[in-house]
Formats: sequence, structure tokens, C-alpha cells
Amino acid sequence: MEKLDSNKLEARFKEFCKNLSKEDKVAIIHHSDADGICSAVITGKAIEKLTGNKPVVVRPYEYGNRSQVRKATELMKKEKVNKAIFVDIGIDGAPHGLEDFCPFEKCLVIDHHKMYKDLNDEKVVFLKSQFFTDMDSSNYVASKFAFDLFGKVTDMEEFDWLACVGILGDMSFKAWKDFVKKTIEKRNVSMTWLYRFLDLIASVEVVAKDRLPELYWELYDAKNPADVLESSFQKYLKIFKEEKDSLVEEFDKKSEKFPKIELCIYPFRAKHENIKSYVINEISEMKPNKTIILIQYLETGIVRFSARRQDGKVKVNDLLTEAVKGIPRGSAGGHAPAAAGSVPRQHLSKFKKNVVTILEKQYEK
Ligand SMILES: [Mn+2]
Repeated sequence: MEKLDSNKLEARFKEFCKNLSKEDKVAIIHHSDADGICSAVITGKAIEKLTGNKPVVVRPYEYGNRSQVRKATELMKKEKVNKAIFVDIGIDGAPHGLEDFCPFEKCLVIDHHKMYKDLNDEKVVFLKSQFFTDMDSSNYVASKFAFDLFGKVTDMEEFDWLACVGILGDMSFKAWKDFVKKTIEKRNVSMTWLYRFLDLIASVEVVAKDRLPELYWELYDAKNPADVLESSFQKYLKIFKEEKDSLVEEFDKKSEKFPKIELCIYPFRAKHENIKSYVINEISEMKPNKTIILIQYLETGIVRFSARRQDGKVKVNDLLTEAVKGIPRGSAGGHAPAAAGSVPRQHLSKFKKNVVTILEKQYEK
């Protein structure tokens, strides 16, 4: 296919929307974090406006999670889905490809992760936010990107708050200050109000991830956004916050520090596996000028790690990808300010050594 610019991609997007009809059975597959869920609600609402019907399948997907693929595919077949939409998933760089999900007629991808491969073809409309913005694409989060895209074909204004929650979830407030401020003024709410949604989504993702699909429909069907805050999901908040706070608190005591290369490595065990990214987000907000790496030991003999760097001095996606090179079954990926990956336990020390060596070289310059 010819090389596509934002005008041609926008035209392809509009054509995808124009061809939507009430006969279509639409599935939405989304990343399981706040930006993923919010972009999926925005997308579902747009689909309902355009076709008169809600999406028939909405499922979360995390990189490499085969059972989620199986579950999604099973439901998509059962519901006879013919159009699939992937939001906030770097499917071009993921261990599973589009073809692993379902035989669909048409597919739309709305994403802002680093691009590994242009998947545009006859069947696939593949939209990366980097085609549409000059800002760092990690900041043009999927929720805001979907909000803007569907805003070109239908009225999306009432979902501005969901775009804001996605923005906060992916830590991109600085890039969208004006939009977020305008939204809270218009709605006569506060930043705290927005953060309450973020905490609620995070606590379900961490403490009760099997209930994410239910939370999706709670957000989708809410007459009033505030109703969601009073829902039964709020019981997970306390559990989530207690565990997160205690892990954040132990950071200083338990982390290994490398002052010359502005690096801190924090190994930990947690009751809830998915808490890792919330712990590291909080730590890196406090220490924007440090490269923070969290190492999480899992029962399976695998260690997962996350890295953050807020001031842009180190690109942690490149750092991690470089550091897992040559390590059997090592993998890593993500954004410049936020990335993650895993290695088998027996290779952890090699991985750490690689990180230190790479940074030392970089700091010498
Ligand atoms: Mn995202």
C-alpha cells in the first residue's frame, strides 16, 4: 500500500465510519488500564451513535495474555462479529496479531504506542496517533485520540470527562492541561473528581480484574458519571490503596541506588500482580529526574519489570529493549517515559548488569 499521511488516514477512518450500519456486529478489544477502558467506552458510544447498536463484545487484552485472546475470540465467533476495533493496544508489536483474534471483515486500530509495523491494508484501518500529532505520541493517549477522531464524524462532547480520565491514567496531564481544565470548569468538577474515576478503574484492574468487563458496562450505561463512583466497585478502593501506599512507602528503604547514573532499582513482591504500574507511577511522579525500575518477582519463576523516566533524559523503552537483548525469553517494550518487560528469574542479574552498563555509557557522553 502507498505511504499514508494523516489526511489519507482520516479519509480511511471516515469511510470506515460511513460504512458502519445497524447490521454490523462490532467487537472492541482494549488494553486493560484506564486509558484502554476509557478509549473503549468512547469508541463504544461512538459506535452506538453511528449504528444504533451497542458493541456486542468488549474484552480486555494485555500483551501476551493468551487466555484473554481465547476468551475474546470465542465470544466474537459466538456473536458473529464482523468488525473489530482495537484501542490502546500496540498490536503491531504484540506477541498476538490481529489475525489471532477472529476472522473479521473489517478492522480499525486506534493506538498511540510506538509503531513497529504499518498494518494498513484493504481490511485494516490502522491509526497511530503519531500520524496526527507533533507531540510525543505517548502523550496523545488513546482516549483523547479516539475522542478527537470520532468527534470528526459525530458529537462526542459529552464524553470529554472519559478522555480526561484516560489522559490522567497515562500520565499525560501536562500535555493536555488546557483541555482538562476546560472540561472540569465546564462540568463544575475538580481534578480530585477525575482522579476518583482513575483510582476506581485502577483498583478493579488490580484487585478484581475479572470484573473489568462489568466495570466497562457500568461506565457505559451510567446516566451520570458520578453514579459509577457510588457503585459496588468502590469496595476495591481500600484494598488497592493500602497495598499501593505501603509499597510506595518502602521504596526508599528497599531500593538499590546508583546516584551517578540517576538510577533506582526497587525489587518487591505484591499480593496483586497488576499493582506494579500504579506503584511506579507514584514513585516516578515524586522523582521525575531519576530512572526508576521496579522488579516484581512472580511465583512462575518470571520477573516482570517496569521503568519510568519523566524528564526525558533516558528513553526507558530503548533502555529495556537493549537490556534484554541476548537474554533467552526476555521481552520489553513501551513508551519513552514508561516501559515494561520480563525475564526468567535466573537472568535477572544479567539484566540488571546490562541496564547499568547501558546507562553508564550514556552518562559518559
Ligand atoms: Mn494508553
